[in-house]
Amino acid sequence: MKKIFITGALGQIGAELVMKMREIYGNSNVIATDIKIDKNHNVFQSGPFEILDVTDAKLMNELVTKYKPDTIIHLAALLSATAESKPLLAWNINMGGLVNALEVAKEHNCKFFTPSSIGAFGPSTPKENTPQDTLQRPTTMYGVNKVAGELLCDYYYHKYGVDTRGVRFPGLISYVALPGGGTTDYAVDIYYEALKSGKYTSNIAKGTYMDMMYMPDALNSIIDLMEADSSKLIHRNAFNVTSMSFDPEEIASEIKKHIPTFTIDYDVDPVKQAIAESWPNSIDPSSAIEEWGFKVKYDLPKMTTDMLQKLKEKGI
Ligand code: AKB
Repeated sequence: MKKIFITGALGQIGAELVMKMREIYGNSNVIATDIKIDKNHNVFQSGPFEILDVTDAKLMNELVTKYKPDTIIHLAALLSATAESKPLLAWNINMGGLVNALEVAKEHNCKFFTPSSIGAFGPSTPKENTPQDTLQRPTTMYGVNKVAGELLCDYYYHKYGVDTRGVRFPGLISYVALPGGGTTDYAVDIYYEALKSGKYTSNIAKGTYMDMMYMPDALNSIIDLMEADSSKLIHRNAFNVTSMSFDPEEIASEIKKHIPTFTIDYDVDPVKQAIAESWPNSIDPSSAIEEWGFKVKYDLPKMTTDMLQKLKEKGI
């Protein structure tokens, strides 16, 4: 990768991926785009930034013609809980944006990455150690978008030779940018509340296990997959990746090791809970390990130590 065009650059993944890629590939070689502008944001200040609504195919094509990237990282999307409350909007943004980005990648001969999710699985998927290749019959609009997106990326690879790659991300935890509208968001909010008020009310019930990953590992996984030798990839869209699986009680007891007075209680959100219950408890990343050397540095204890320290440094 030498010149990279990123959509959704001010989102949870984008805000950190842009900065990391600018460090590696050079500030002017990473073009950040988002539907909104934030002139105080380091993503805006450190390199090229353009406003782009990903449903605007014409503008996307004009910007890619202008900057001539060799890689497109398409991140702009609505997350699971928002998608469930606005399913038609989610279809239009998640699928409309993706097909526009794939068309531009095809026309301009770009490598392509877009994230899938554990949301691409459903209640009939094996729940424990979910295999790479398995039943995918999700019951959420987000899941429908993710499965259709995986298939669409494979289609562009087989039909047009576009070098499409992707991972099925679990819940991503970061101290930099907040997620918004996801089912796994509680696992980020809990750290902020632990420091602010010493207690947390979880909208996900105890005993509900979901896969999670710390953002530094997620960013490395995108870069490693995109740098991987194409001939080694048997799968493409998309690889299971994960670092840990926990329920609200387990993350709370890890936080208690640092803040002994911390307490958790529950006020379960029925929509988020139903989504969480339809997803796997833990997924098997062995294809990613075998085909491109996927690895992680952070487990729950290491992530918790780092999150609490970094949030304190931010003044939370
Ligand atoms: C969400 O909760 O919607 C996302 C995801 C797991 O894809 N974090």
